[in-house]
Amino acid sequence: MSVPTKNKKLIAWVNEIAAMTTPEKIIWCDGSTEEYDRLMAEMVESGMAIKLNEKLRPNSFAFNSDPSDVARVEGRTYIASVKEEDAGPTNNWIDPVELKKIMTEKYTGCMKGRPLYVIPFSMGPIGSPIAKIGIEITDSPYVVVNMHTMTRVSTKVYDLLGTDGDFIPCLHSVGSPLEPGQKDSRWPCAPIEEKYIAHFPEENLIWSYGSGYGGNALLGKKCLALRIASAMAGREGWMAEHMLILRFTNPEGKKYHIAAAFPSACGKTNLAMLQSTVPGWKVETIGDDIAWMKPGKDGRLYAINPEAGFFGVAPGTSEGSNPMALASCSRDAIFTNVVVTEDKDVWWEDMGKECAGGTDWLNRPWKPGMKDADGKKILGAHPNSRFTAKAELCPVICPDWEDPEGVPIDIFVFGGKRTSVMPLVHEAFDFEQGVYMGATASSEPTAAALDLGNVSLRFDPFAMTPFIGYHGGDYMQHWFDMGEMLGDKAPKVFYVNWFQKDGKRFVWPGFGENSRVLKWMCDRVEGKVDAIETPIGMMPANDDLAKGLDLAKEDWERLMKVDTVAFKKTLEDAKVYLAKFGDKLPKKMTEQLEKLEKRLG
Ligand code: SAT
Ligand code: MN
Repeated sequence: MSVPTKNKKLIAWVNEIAAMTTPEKIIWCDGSTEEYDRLMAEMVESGMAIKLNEKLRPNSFAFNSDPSDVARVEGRTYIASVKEEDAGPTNNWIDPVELKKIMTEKYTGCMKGRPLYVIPFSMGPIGSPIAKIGIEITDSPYVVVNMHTMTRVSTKVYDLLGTDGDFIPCLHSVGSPLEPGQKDSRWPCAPIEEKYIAHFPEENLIWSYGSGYGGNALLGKKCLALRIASAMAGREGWMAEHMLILRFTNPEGKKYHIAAAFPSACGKTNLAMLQSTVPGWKVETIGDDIAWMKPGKDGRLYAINPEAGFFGVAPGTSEGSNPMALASCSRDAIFTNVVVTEDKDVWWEDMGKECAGGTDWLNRPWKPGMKDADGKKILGAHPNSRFTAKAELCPVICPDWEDPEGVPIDIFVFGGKRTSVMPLVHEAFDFEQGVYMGATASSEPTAAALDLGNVSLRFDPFAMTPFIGYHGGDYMQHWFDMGEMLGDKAPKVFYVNWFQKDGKRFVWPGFGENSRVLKWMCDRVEGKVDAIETPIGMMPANDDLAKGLDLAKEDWERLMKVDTVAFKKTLEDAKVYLAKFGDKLPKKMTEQLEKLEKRLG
């Protein structure tokens, strides 16, 4: 196969890695449909992939992973900065020299019997001033096809690189060499204690070993677009955030752009594809997971979605909760660890339809309602089973989602899951308080904590805890610095909580009705609606945003209540949490804590 690039760094790197990993051959990928079809056919042939019913789910495939390889492995994920203090308290750190030594041993001969694929990809529209180029080397064809959907894989990337262009090298191996004649397993991977998901932020380098799972193996996503990119953004004055991006358009056609960060299980993908219930207002999706944002010439903050697809959690995705996500995987989709039904379609728990049975994620015959020896229900799909879908197939994808300049962000939203205390919505007095809100975003640990006013919270600053590629204190300082740089053009910041409960009942209807809250935010941007000042921020002055809902007066009051005693407890929890950032905790954060304490009285 001829080498499709003249880039010196790339050729040297591929040669170096091939010499270390000793693959059977090198395949330079081009991102074409032919390539996708060929790899899928090979994986169907080998038994790794299942071709789904062409009539029900055209051009779609299902995979089952090894039972041990179903999620990101935070305990095996490292930020190998030169100095330990640059990794900070939210990351595992190892000395980069030592880690490279350990991993080089693992990588030596690790691709024996397998092809080495070189994947040229762009995070963001190819050629966008905000986009970045990566090259992933992998020995997993599953990774290649998923990268096709999740990123822009193209020979244009080789062209753009020319002879001397720079790229982010992303090395991946499943860590399972094949001896001559040895039969491959369906999902090759290494045992957990041999997995390494390593980041070298000073070199913009990623080394991943031993896992085939999305977040560990599709290196454009969390590894590049969040961990490495956040470190680059911190150095260079832009932002790489774990945020959805949506456009909200009012009846007059005025467009607002909202970027929102939530910890997992708070409905981020659902919000990104929300079906508005506010007459005349429409949501369009730009991204569901990651936002890269840079100040534009006009001084506003412009955002792109660096990805090209959705890698969404399947269970719970239904016509009721997110019809747009379902439509996005109606064809050309990849499913991992779901049920393959008897008619060769897919099914998962809470899909909102019946399943007659099929094969579960462990490849066993399965019927709904089956119980194990202890009488526990056997799930058909793994709780972290995933769909990989093309963003362009989302019926509400924004026509400008690939605009290389990005979209100007008007509003930042943070949130978490609290069954009490945290009101439906409040607005920061200013950007600095907004940074405090992001830094103290938190959820209650479990549903079991229901209605206990004094449970300890699980903090997840900016929903970035496992993704900050440097010291979390420096990262918070960067947020303050960005606010200063943007000045009066900085987005307005809001905090939401859709999850207050009265016993078992959710007080706020949620889902599409959340558009009412988004509209209130847009009206605040325009200065169209009044708000009242409370100790925690600005809040709706009346119940207009709930008009027409079947919501009792007490429910509204509960949603709007600012319980200063409970808030003081939250503040104490926040202080304890923030203390772990030590003397890197920004002064401005301490100021915010003091100001809030004073306002709470
Ligand atoms: O598990 S992934 O990192 O691929 C996706 C996620 O965590 O949301
Ligand atoms: Mn995510």
